[in-house]
Amino acid sequence: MPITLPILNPRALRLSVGPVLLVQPKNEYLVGFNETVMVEPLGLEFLAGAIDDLVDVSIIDMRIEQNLEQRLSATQAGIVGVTCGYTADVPVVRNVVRRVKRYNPEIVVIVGGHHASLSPEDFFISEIDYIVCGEGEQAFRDLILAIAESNRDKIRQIPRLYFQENGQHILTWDEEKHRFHVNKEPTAEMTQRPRPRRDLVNSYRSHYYFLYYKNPWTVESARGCAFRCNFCSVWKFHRGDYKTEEAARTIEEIRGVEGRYVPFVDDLAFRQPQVARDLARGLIAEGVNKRYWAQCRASDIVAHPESFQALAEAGLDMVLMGIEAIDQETLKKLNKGSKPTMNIEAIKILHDAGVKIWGALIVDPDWREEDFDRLAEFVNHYDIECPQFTILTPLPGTELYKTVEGQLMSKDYRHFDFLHTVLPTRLPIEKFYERYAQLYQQTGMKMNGIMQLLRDRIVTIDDLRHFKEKFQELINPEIYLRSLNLEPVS
Ligand code: B12
Ligand code: SF4
Repeated sequence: MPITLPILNPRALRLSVGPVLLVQPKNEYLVGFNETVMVEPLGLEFLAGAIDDLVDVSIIDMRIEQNLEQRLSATQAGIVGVTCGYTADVPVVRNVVRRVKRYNPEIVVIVGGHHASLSPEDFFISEIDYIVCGEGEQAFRDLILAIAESNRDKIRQIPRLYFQENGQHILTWDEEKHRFHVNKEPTAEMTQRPRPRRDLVNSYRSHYYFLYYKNPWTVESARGCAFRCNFCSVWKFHRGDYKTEEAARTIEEIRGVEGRYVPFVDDLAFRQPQVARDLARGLIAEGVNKRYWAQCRASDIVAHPESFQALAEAGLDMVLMGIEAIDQETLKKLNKGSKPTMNIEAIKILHDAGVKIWGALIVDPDWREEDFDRLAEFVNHYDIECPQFTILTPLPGTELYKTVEGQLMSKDYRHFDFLHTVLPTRLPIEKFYERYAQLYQQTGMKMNGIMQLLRDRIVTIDDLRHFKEKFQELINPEIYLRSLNLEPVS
């Protein structure tokens, strides 16, 4: 459903609730994968777009600007919304909300985002007034309106919202059973959703990077996923739904962004072949000269190679493909719904079209040394330009978590960054991390096509140097081992 605009006097609201400050927290991750990518907080920009007719709204990206108190003072915020997308961010989000309440206990604090939705109980602390679960635009808008009216009944009508009463966090209400929709056509809800307020991060723009690409501008054309991988939190967050917007809106959005490198944040991009083809045709017809990164399924690539060839002609530069495992048995165990032969075929289709591959591959803590060897051989054999090795991590709220919870070695969320094992390893831990770090040394990042990008001035020599420096951290086993004994945090 498109966002509904209630008939109220916005000026009166501006006066009654005070400005809203949205916060992207900064996590000093234990290992530097985050150092290789840092993009705009698009979710917060969407939230801002959903409320900007009601209140003054601004964003602080604490990865770049740390003085929260100064911003609270400058904005005179009456409401602060904090995002928690990553499980590893839980301790920093708690720290941020405590700082807000210390600064002024009257400020209303709201938390939302991916992790907050899957594991809201991690935020049942007195400094958090509300927790919004799931997509935020409608709920956030309704909540601000209800707060402005001090209307407790209206708050209780908002679904999937936790509010505090007598020191307890209480759920408003939720559907008994969600009937999921995997849409085959674009939906009005997506096409008509509010525009993200990209201007609110203008002052941070020059700090964002994506691998060796500087100044990336992200876009979103789809939400959710049609698949049910057991380690994944995406379908849990979206309750099995999948929806896309019309290609025309995506083209308009892309035309409106300044950067030349445009990563799509969709978990499952270009799944609807007609939309994918319309997008490619539209971008070419309108002469939009940009490069794109997107996350796509091997099954979609194999089913509709012509869409991906068209997208490549329109500028598709790199595809993150969840290969996950190289053998059928593991793919089945993960409920991935793909086959090794399908992955190989998809790799070939993309390479033939000139598209680079960011191959997402899972390292199982139960591995023997030969499993590491096999994976490195696979990556080199199929010339995967940008391999990403993540350690199998049971995220709270996923199917996998339920099955292995009893085996967890660490429940310290700082270790849930996909670069540390929270499950016991078959190899001695030192050996495990040695082999893990070696994977990056054995495969590395391949710079195929880089000369063209340099010629097109999409990347510079300095960008490449910066990326190489950051990448060095990933290949040092000492860094992983050092983070095993952490000082406790609350
Ligand atoms: C794009 C993306 C990336 C990009 C850029 C991320 C970045 N931080 O710069 C790349 C590819 C680099 C990336 C990398 C990683 N990612 Co990532 N990524 C995403 C992805 C696909 C989209 C994020 C996004 O922009 N969504 C679109 C916006 C509109 O949605 P949103 O931010 O969720 O906001 C909405 C709601 O959540 C809500 N909301 C959000 N905040 C708030 C706040 C308030 C107050 C309210 C009311 C509502 C609210 O309202 C918004 C509008 O509806 C998500 C999956 C997903 N669908 O969210 C995974 C996801 C966040 N990533 C994930 C992971 C694990 C990683 C990696 C750690 C993987 C790895 N080791 O390689 C790295 C870490 C990088 C890092 N340190 O930042 C996981 C996080 C799981 C978890 N619980 O920790 C996710 C959920 C995907 C998954 N299941 O695997 N990622
Ligand atoms: S891993 Fe990818 S395909 Fe599987 S459920 Fe998650 S988003 Fe969907």
